[in-house]
Amino acid sequence: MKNELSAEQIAFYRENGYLAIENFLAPDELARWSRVTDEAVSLRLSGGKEGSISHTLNNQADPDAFYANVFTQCLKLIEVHPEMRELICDARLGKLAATLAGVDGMRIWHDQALYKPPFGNPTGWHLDNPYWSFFNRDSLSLWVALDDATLGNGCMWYIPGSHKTATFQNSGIGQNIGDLFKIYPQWREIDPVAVPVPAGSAVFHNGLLAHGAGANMTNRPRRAMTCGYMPDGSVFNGVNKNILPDDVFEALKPGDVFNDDALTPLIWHKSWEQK
Ligand SMILES: O=C(O)CCC(=O)C(=O)O
Ligand SMILES: [Fe+2]
Repeated sequence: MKNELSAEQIAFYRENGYLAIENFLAPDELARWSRVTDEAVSLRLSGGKEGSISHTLNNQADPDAFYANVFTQCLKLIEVHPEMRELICDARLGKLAATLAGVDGMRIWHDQALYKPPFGNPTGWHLDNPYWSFFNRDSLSLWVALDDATLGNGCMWYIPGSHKTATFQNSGIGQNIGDLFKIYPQWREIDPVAVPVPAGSAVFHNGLLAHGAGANMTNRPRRAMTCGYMPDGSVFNGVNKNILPDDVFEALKPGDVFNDDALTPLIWHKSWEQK
């Protein structure tokens, strides 16, 4: 894993709101991420004890729905596969995310596999952080390509710099991929950037950066494993349930700090390096 960041990479991330790291994983690491993600997705979709199927943790309840064909979305795979927990809770990933964001510690909000199927629908333009149960301008996502991500199969696209002017208003990932630009018409003037990357590459993006992905015009899946990160110290926004269990959501009050390591694992903190 390429876990060193140059000053130029950090500056690029802060200015543009994203950073691609090509060939982030070594070939043997990519093979493991790919195998473990396939296994965990199968468990999540199959339900039963290990899969603990729930409509909030995968989006395949109605396989003919538009959204089900944007991608097969399987959340919280660290709960169904011990090896996935090892991969996602890697302190090196937490340090990378914290360093890009410029914060002291990083927690997992949720991981998710996003497999765009053959001939899959495009991923409409959206922001990530407004979906989550905390609002934080330093939140971010990691997107790891398990297959080559190309212009033809739905690589990521970004509106560079949009994280600077985003509020927490969002549009859903719906059939009209440009709905977000009704909320932020000023972003229509910024040229979108496509980020095709070979399998094993990683892209980080700010939780308020406008992003989307094209349709998959090919007959093979475009698989990605991703993770949303929450800066340590973030608080409940009182707005979104998102992945919170019912009892947790009902007990929380706006302003409560998310500091439960079982729900939101702390995977890196600056203080750990000074021990
Ligand atoms: O994989 C995709 O098509 C979209 C990914 C995305 O929106 C994300 O990782 O936040
Ligand atoms: Fe997203």
